[in-house]
This record gives sequence, C-alpha cells and structure tokens, in this order.
Amino acid sequence: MTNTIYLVNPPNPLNMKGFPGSLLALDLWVRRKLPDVVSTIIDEEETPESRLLESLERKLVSAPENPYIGITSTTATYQDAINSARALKKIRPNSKIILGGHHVNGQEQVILENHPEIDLTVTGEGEKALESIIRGNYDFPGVAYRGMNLVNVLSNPLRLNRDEINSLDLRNFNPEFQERSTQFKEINLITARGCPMKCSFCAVANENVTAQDPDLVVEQIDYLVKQMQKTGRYKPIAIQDNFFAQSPKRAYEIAKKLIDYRNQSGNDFEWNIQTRVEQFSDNDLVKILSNAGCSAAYFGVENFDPKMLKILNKAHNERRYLDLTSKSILNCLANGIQPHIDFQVGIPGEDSETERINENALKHIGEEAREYENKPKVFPSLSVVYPATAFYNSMMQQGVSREVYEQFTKWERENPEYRNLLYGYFAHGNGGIPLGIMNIEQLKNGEISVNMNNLFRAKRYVDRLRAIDSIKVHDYTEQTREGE
Ligand code: B12
Ligand code: SF4
Repeated sequence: MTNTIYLVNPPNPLNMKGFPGSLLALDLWVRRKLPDVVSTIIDEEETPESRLLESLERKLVSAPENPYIGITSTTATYQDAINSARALKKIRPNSKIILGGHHVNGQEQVILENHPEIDLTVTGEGEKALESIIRGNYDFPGVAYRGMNLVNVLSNPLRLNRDEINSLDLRNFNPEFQERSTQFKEINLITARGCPMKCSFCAVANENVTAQDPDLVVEQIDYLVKQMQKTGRYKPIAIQDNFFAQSPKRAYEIAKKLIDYRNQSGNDFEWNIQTRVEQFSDNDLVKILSNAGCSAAYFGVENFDPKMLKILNKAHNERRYLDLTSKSILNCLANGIQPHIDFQVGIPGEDSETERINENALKHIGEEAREYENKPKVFPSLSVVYPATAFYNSMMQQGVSREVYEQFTKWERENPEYRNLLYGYFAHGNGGIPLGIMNIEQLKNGEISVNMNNLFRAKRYVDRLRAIDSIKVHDYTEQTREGE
C-alpha cells in the first residue's frame, strides 16, 4: 500500500458536536512513528448526507489510488461511518478502509460480515494497531480482517503505557483540528485513559487507568490558557478523563501545581472534570480543587435506588455510595464547585418505587442546596445498552440477536423524531439500545418497536423531576455537553 493515511470524522447530524480526540491522537502517533507517512485529517461532522460523496471526492482529489483510510465511529455515528466508508470505496476502490472507535469493540465480526466496504477493524486503543497496519502487518492485537479467525480478536489489545500517553501532548496535535475539538463553549483536554470500575452499562469499564504526569497536565493547561489569551475567547477547560480523581494523590498533586501556576502567572481560568462521588467526600480535596480553579464536577451518580445501583453495578456498597453522594454534593456546593448529576431513567427493572425513591432523594438534595448559590444540575438520560458492556452480554442472553445494532442504529437514524418525544432526554445514550422502553419480544425477532407506555412513563417521571425545587434538570434540546 501507499504511505498515505486519511483519518475521517464521519457526519454527526444528531448527536453532541465536537471533534474526536481519537483522530488527534492517531494523527500525532502516525506523524511521530512513521515520519514518511502523510497523515491527513478529514472532518465531515457538519456535512449533510446528500453532500457527503461530493465533499469526500473534493478532499481526496489528489489522493493516491490505494491509500489507507481510517474512520472513527461511536455507536451513535455508526451509520454515518458506514455511509462514509461506502462513499470512500466508491471514490478509491483500492483503498484499505479501517473502522475504529467505541462501536467496534465486540462488534468486529458483525461489522466485517455485513459491510464489504470495511476492510479492517481496530478494537480498543488504536495507535499501535494503526501503526502496524500501515507497516503492512495486520496480524496484530486488536486488528481484525475478513478471512481471519475472528475468535482471535483480542478484547483488550495492547494499551499505551504512561510514557506513551505522555507523548500524546496536546501542544503537538494538528492545530487546525485541535481548535475544532473545542466543544460547545469548552476546550477538551484528555489526561488519562481507562477506568477500573465495572459499571454494567459503561463502554469504558474494567481497564486500569493510564494517566499523564501532573507536570504535563499543567503545561498543557498553560498552553491552552495562552491560546485563549491570544484569541481573547475564554472558555472553561473540560478535562474529559473518565474518572479524574481515581487517584486522589494525583488529583491533589495536579491541584497544588495549578495553584502554584496561577499564583506565579497571575492567569485566571476555569476547568471542570468528570469523576465518581467517593473521593469528593474528602472536603480537603474538594477545597484544593476549587482553589485551583475547578468550577464544576460531573458525577456519574446514575440513581438513588439501591436496587438500580445493583443492576448498574455502580457501587460495592450501595448505602455507603449514597451517603458519599450526598456528602460530595454538599462539599461541592460549600466550596463553589458546581455539582452535575448524571442520572439514568428507563433502566430495565425500574418501577414506581424506584421513581419515588429518586424523587425523594432529589427533593432532599434540593432542600440541602437551598442555602447555596449554586444549584445541583441533573442530566437525565435514557438507560441504554452499548456493545462490549455487561448489559450487552445480558441482552444477548435474553435472546436478542448480535446483529441488533445493524438494525437499531439504522432505525434510530431514520426516526430522529422518536427522541423528540422525550424532549431530548434520550441524549447521552444515542445509538445504544434503550432496553427498558423497547418491546423485547419484538426485538428478539429483529423488529424495532418502542413500548409507548414505557416511553411516556419515563417522560412523566422526568417531568416530575423537573418540577423539584432548587435543582435544575437539564433539557438536552438546549445542547451543552455530555456528562460522564
Ligand atoms: C470527549 C467525548 C465526547 C466529545 C468528543 C467526541 C469524540 N468522538 O471524541 C463530545 C462531547 C462531542 C462527545 C459526543 C458524544 N459522545 Co462522547 N465521549 C467523550 C469521551 C469522554 C472521551 C473521548 C476521547 O477523546 N477519548 C480519548 C481518545 C484518544 O480515545 P477514543 O475516542 O476511545 O479513541 C481511541 C480508540 O477508540 C481507537 N479509535 C477511535 N477511532 C478510531 C479510528 C481508527 C481508524 C482507529 C484505527 C482507531 C480508532 O483509537 C483511539 C486512540 O487510542 C468518551 C469516553 C472515553 N473515554 O472515550 C465519551 C464517549 C465516546 N461518548 C459517548 C457518547 C454516547 C457520545 C454521544 C452519543 C452523546 C450524545 N448523546 O450526543 C456523542 C457522539 C458524538 C460522536 N461524534 O460520536 C460514549 C460512546 C459509547 C459508544 N459505544 O458509542 C463514550 C464512550 C462515553 C461512555 N462511557 O459511554 N463525546
Ligand atoms: S460509568 Fe464511570 S465509574 Fe463506571 S466504569 Fe464507566 S467511567 Fe468508570
């Protein structure tokens, strides 16, 4: 093959917007490891379906006959990624098209069987796998192709080590696309990968954390602050690590270094994080993070009903988890950090008792928040099943076909008005299967059918949460950002 790789962000008409960090990291890795290879990023996020072919044709006009083309895909953009692959194969029939990203994990065989336009898939962290493909070696952990024994695809392929994660320094990302990675009114910064917890619904669970050194975190923030000073456009920096305070020691260290940096430079800036509640029950940690400029924390609380927490496998000890949740929210309010509560509705097994428990818990939080200026903000989302999760395995055991995402993502893409019935509450989990509001028997027979009673029950439930005093319930039709 050639020494050319194109890295494509597919159209993204229906989900939260923002340039994928994956392509910035892959592009930097290729430029570093394979200096003779020309890496070009193509961004089709805003391209309407009807203009996709024409747009790609224009961007590939001087491409060789047989380039490598990598496309990134979440479950939410899967259909658009496949459409992009079809268009690209039409334009360059001799290209090798590689699909990577969260949707691929566990779906390699289904994708390769259903889509001749995809030549290779990459599971998990893609840097080393992509390097190996470009070097011509496809027999590499995480790489799958038609004709190989797909049972051999490693579910947990080679991950980057600490030095390698440190080498993915945002200051060296492609500047044009780094600028586009600014989502909404925030700038994304990723300083760690993985999460060791095993939440049943989560697409990034059960992997040790690999994190950048605190000094590098501060240097990257310094760079972003100086960029903002140059352009005069000030935005909070969103640290998009799955579980920021997983190591409280590292969180303390970053906070201390940022306080020194602020004092020495005189620069003022805001940043926010995604994390779990447990570590935030330590008021000293919350205080020092606040002093370092942390203005908001997104907690994947998910639910206040111990029964649901068990189903979600959210905590080892549900009662203790709920105590720590209350404490952490209060610590945030007392220290001027805005607490955001990610919250799931429509979990299979949810009943009126669950609704009552959650309404009461949120009322109680509202009452406690009354004396503070900040009000906790709740981000409701419909519980969904993503590939390569414990929920996925249980959905398979119930008899749903492993091809279900082929049908569901297509159906969802063609029926966007379905989300409007929930006024955007579908939000976080686009593309995933909202098992709690589906007619399961039909789903098992390959038919996509929403149980309207369950859908409207979920809507009424969220409407009641919206009426609670002193908490704000987010409306996803006004886009801001996603939670943990
Ligand atoms: C920042 C972020 C966003 C940003 C940026 C989007 C993006 N695509 O990066 C914004 C706010 C825009 C966003 C939006 C959405 N997000 Co989001 N987001 C994240 C978050 C927190 C970090 C992503 C990131 O940059 N990671 C760092 C990079 C380096 O890792 P990576 O993306 O996994 O990429 C690596 C591998 O996957 C692989 N890879 C990826 N693409 C490719 C392509 C090729 C060719 C190869 C070889 C390899 C490869 O190699 C990469 C480098 O190792 C993740 C959680 C997470 N930790 O990944 C959720 C996550 C990706 N988001 C998720 C969801 C659900 C959404 C939305 C659907 C929300 C919504 N309702 O609108 C949309 C979808 C938007 C889209 N374009 O797909 C889910 C996806 C689950 C799934 N199975 O699809 C995740 C995993 C969160 C979760 N735990 O459930 N998101
Ligand atoms: S939901 Fe949060 S805590 Fe649970 S596995 Fe995912 S990232 Fe980790």
